[in-house]
Amino acid sequence: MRIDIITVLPELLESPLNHSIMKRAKERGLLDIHLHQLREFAVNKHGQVDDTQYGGGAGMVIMCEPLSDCIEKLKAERAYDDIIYLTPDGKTFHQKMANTLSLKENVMMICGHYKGIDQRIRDLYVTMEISIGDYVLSGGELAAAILVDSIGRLIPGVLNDETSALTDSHQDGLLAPPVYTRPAEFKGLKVPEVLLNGHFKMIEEWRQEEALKRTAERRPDLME
Ligand code: 6GU
Repeated sequence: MRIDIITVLPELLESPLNHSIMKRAKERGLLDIHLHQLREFAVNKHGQVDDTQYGGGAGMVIMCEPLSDCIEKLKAERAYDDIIYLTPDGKTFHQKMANTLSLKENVMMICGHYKGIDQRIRDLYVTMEISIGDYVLSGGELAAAILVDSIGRLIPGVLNDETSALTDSHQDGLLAPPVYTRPAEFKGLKVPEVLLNGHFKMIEEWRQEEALKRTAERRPDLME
């Protein structure tokens, strides 16, 4: 899968996408991420990509021409399955969207800043608008990093058996059950007996019950 990200702050994305599982995905050739500095498409030699908004009001708006030039250049090189704009007024991201996106070949992401991007870019090019939750970030970069991480780890071959995505919280609509490792007793707290007896079926049943219990307590909205 190839992901192209348009941003004025590529530095913000470099570190999160070059460690741990994302690093491995790249090394295995399963995830190909390209960062594009929007200022390379600036309207003047000062690197300007934004301007005040029509109608007045505080805050700058990212202009049409730099974004359009960058998007058109990328579109001329390959076909995109989706062009995603990261914005707090988008659809709230969830695991099902990550699953769907992980099956795509080419995805473009546009990170907004300030008051956002000119509406005409959204009308002309954007196929999907995504928010990562009901709070405001200074820009779309951290949201893009979250999307790439959650999508990337679902690509077949990225995770090993021990990190399998199938048993994650949310993957089956439930929160994950508690997990334990050595020692069997710590500060007077014991690992549940059922996990020590090696009885696979009983362990699976216990995990399912605990997942249900945890979901009902913490996220009754997921219980339907
Ligand atoms: Cl995608 N962008 C910004 N700037 N703020 C957000 C967001 C995105 N999702 C939640 N808050």
